[in-house]
Amino acid sequence: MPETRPTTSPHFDAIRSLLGDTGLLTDVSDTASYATDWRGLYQGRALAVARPATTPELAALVRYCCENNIPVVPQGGNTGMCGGATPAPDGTQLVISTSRITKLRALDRTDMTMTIEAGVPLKTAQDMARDAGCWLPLSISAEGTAQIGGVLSTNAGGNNTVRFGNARDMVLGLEVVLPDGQIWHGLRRLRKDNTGYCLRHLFMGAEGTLGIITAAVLKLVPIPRETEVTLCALPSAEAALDLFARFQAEDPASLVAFEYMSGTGMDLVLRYIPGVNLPLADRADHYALIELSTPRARAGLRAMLESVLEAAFEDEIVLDAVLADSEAQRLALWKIREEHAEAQKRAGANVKNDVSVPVSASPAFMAQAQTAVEALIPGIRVAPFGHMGDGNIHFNLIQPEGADGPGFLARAHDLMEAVNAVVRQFDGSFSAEHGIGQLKSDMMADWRGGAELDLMQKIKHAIDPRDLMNPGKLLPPGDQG
Ligand code: FAD
Ligand code: 2HG
Ligand code: ZN
Repeated sequence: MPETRPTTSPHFDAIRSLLGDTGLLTDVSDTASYATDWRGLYQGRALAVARPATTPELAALVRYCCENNIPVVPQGGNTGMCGGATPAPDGTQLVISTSRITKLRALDRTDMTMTIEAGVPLKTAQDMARDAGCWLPLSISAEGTAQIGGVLSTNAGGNNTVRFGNARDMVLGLEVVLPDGQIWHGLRRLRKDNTGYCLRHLFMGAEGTLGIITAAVLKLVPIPRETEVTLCALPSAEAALDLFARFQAEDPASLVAFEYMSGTGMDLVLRYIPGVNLPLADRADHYALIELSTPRARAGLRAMLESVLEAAFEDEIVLDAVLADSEAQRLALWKIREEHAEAQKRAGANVKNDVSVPVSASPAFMAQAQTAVEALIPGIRVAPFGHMGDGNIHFNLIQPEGADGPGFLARAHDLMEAVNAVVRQFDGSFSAEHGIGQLKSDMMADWRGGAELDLMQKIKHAIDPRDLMNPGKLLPPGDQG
């Protein structure tokens, strides 16, 4: 149950004098949504929620917090999957929301960059780029809500990684408020800049433990002139990998997204998301959603797509396929994929495994992991899906139909261990794109121990010696700062 007692603190007047009355939320009815996560896994309690409107305001606030020993939790759209933006339950941590820091500071079509503030939702940033005749190709299903600062702090991946890389690959410069309130003015829009340690990359993937990103320079690319999307029904996960390799061999520059969906995952979308229908004749056990695009005019993408699919039909690696003939159809096909997270949430208690393996190992990984979890819980619903083109599978597990949800979640640790044991066999990672947060911090010592964790702890201590910046996240418990 969320705590309903109003919070009081001698610091509130001082914070209001820095941010104005609208810059601070103290009533629990106003702060409650900032104190829990999208998955409903964590219930915290915020001291209050501060909402600065500019970088100088945010810097003054962080300086005040540092001087007064107030731990802070940066928060963007609060769509994170690992509890990284949720404050601790003890009511001592101040949530700092970036949602009022929302300016587009510059967009340059020759440099192909946009300089944008942290609180802009990713979808809004994409629209701003498009309005200027450019494309920001970073895309995740939560893009309507997730904000630039959160997306960069988690180094989000998403649907277009296979072509454009992860969030960090699209960043040329950053502006960051450091734990003592200093501002690092690193908003350079240079394509070459070899001047020592590459500081911006420290803050991406740091999940708010080293500072608060307030603005970024993002790389843009030309708007595609041709786009093709197809949804294919497949006989096996191996067939999906084969199909991926065929598109890569044909024209890697045009392969923008290659997403895998299991039959079980698809069934849940069709069952729980109103208005979604399967646009293929028959149900299958495996599907792929593929997007091709190119900035070249008259590139003949449709002909290429049809010829790859035709050969794949003949070789029996594709059972059926539908091609989008309009933007509306393209969006409808993507909706099927993007609603997977929501459908699985509605299906009952679920355990997520956001893992990666080498692309070539993804079918074998899925088969072995399925055997491992079914041995633990007969009847468990195994619904893997995700970014197969970059080896990131969301190996998600849903409680058996009609089973007891809390009882299923009590086995979460065992299930994650079983999946991770298989991930390890393939030299994979226990966190591909969602990060660590508080969900996986206790796994860090095991997976990133020795020199790697030692370096991370030294970096944390050097930048945030008093452990005031998102304490309790990312690093193993007891090892902060
Ligand atoms: P929040 O949840 O607010 O915060 C996430 C972390 O970043 C926290 O540790 C927080 O403290 C820190 N943080 C936030 N803002 C800042 C800042 N300005 N400076 C420093 N630290 C900050 N993720 C993917 O990678 N790929 C996907 O395809 C994807 N799809 C999703 C689909 C759905 C339906 C949902 C709910 C989530 C999905 N996610 C995905 C996870 C999530 O959207 C991403 O992690 C996203 O990057 C988080 O952005 P946010 O603004 O919501 O951050
Ligand atoms: C996606 O790819 C997100 O849709 C969410 O990363 C994954 O729900 C999940 O586990
Ligand atoms: Zn994903």
